Amino acid sequence: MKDILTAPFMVEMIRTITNMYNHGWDERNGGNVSLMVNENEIAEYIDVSNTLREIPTGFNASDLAGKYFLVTGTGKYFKNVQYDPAKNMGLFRLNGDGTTAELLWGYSDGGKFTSELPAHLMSHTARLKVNLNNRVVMHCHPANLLAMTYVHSLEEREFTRTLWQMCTECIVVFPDGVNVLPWMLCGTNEIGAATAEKMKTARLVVWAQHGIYGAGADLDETFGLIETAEKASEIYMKIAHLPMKNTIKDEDLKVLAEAFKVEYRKGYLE
Ligand code: 2HA
Ligand code: ZN
Repeated sequence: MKDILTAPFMVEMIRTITNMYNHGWDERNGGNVSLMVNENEIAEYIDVSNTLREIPTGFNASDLAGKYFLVTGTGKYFKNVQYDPAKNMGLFRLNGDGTTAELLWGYSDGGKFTSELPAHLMSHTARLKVNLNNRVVMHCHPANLLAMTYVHSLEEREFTRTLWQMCTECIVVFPDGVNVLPWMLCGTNEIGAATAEKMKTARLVVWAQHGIYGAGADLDETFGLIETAEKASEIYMKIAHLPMKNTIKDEDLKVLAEAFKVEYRKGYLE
């Protein structure tokens, strides 16, 4: 067997998580990432018939039965992932009814997956119904997005429109907009179900006064989504208290959408 730390998906996961930490999005044990991997991506690196431990998921994820996921560990710091990947992440397969994670690698100190597993797996299910190629769900705490949820309306159309107006690239990068959940208790099946419901119509879901969820086909796309939304929020937080002299008008946003051939969220422009 080859060394799993040399597997391309593992290298990319470690680089991405390190980059998230370096962006200041993941203080302490903040944030979590799940990456769906195909059996053929891991076959050279681990014996998939050798289950190390069985860990109950606490809910029914039967839509994802038999699928493999690389997921950050509960209580673990993104800061440390690069130095000890096997302690801070785990790779498991979901059993037949999705109620058990069959651990194949990682969580080496006896740990387990993130407390936000419900939000991750339920979001994977929701996004796979929209895009068969979805592989990633990512959660973190970017400061400007968080700050914006204290001072801006949480109404989704208004929140999305403000972000679109802050940088020219926004409507091109997330034409589906940003959905928003009010403050809720995290780590529960309830916030998981609510997040997944919001994921049906957008790849970005803000958790007010907490952080953001992103979903995408790969780690780069998902990181880029959050990076772009966070940049837009940063511009907003720099200018919100100043007299506004100019903006990107709806007619400009329409020209952009047409030029880049993206279908923006219906009804979000005048
Ligand atoms: O586990 O970010 O939402 C750390 C978190 C919880
Ligand atoms: Zn969080």
